[in-house]
Amino acid sequence: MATEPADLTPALLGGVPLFDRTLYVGRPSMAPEAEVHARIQSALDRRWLTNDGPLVQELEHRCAERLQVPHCIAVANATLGLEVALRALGVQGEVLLPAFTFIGTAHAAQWLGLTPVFCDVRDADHGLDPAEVARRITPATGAILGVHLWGRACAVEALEDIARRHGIPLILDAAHAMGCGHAGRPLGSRGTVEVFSLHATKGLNSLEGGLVTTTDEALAQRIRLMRNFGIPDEDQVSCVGTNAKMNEFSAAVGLCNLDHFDDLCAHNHRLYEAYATALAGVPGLRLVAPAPGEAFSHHYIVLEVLPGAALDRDQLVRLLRAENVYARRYFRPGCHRGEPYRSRPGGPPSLPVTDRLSQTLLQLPSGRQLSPDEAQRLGQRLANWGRHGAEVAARLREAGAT
Ligand code: T4K
Repeated sequence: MATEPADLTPALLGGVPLFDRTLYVGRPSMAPEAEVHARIQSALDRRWLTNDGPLVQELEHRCAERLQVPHCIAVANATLGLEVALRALGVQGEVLLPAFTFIGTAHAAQWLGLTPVFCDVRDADHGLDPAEVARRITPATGAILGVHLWGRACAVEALEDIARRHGIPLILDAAHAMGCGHAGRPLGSRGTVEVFSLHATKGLNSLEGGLVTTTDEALAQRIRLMRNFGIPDEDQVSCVGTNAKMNEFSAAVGLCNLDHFDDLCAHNHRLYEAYATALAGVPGLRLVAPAPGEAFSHHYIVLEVLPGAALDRDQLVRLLRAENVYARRYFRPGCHRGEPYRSRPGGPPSLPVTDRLSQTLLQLPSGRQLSPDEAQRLGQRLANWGRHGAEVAARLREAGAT
């Protein structure tokens, strides 16, 4: 493959931007509008807009089938899904979870009055390190909360084993994991309960939304009840609950996008291959690969800027933004460095892998907004900066643009 010449002037230094429109990480990929309109119209025609409507039920059935799990409960978003799951399990005290995740994971526990205890993650999968969990577990630990970051399975077997030995639940934040698998099965039936996000920025989106999945029937019933104020029927209230219901418009969008989801994953796979080809062997840059043999959606395309690279992660993000590529720096800072956690007595714990990853990872655009050819051009531009990093860094310094 031809590489770009070294003297291509970055848009940050006055060159022509690589794209004439902005590419975003998190740009929703949508089913054809006519399909979305038709399903939304069907809900309008029925005048059944929320409260366990037929589209929500259809979404639950289809996702349960897809995820090969007996119970799938649609919720308004994954944050509420995590909160309802923690509450339905009666979790109290401390929750062990990774610091390298979206802040919503930690806030779900904190919001319930639980105490998030941050652990470091593993280099191998960016997921909760079981050795850290074993070190930090105490009689005050009420639950373990793992995260399948980027959709790569965290160390589920080891975490399930620790949870079982201590008699506590394992909740798995599967917000990124639709379309991803582990050990020959889709994620969704591991641990005590798993929680997916269907937010607009996710691979499968229902505008806002989430799915709680479990093999435990009694737990599924409690979650359904708590999703609807603890009301089983019009004559009773059985327990405290909240409003975590998904509405019919969200379910309509989710169902339409589900019809096209496998095609979207295939498209994202082609984007990943195009980026990977362009970036192969480039010094200082490494595309994060899926675990060999595991199903993967490639919704998150993650680039690691290795120590010693001439251009650091933040410089690359600035260069990319001038090219109209709105790369993101998920997850920066680590949760332990966000409020209210960093102001806790003793300050943030030392979590070296989390701190390094939060300073060295960036995410590249995926989804229908760009073609594999465009991903290849973007990969080549990054490769050019990787190969000629020292020159570009010197030019940025001269221009006062560091
Ligand atoms: N656990 C994990 C591991 C998570 O990553 C998340 C959510 C959760 C739990 C909680 O799930 P939910 O309760 O949300 O279901 C975004 C999302 O809001 C959040 O859902 C997601 N993770 C997180 C990774 O990304 P921000 O603060 O980055 O959002 P924002 O507004 O900056 O949007 C991101 C990018 O997406 C923008 O650059 C533009 C683009 N975008 C966004 C929206 C909403 C669009 O192009 N169109 C849109 O409609 O959090």
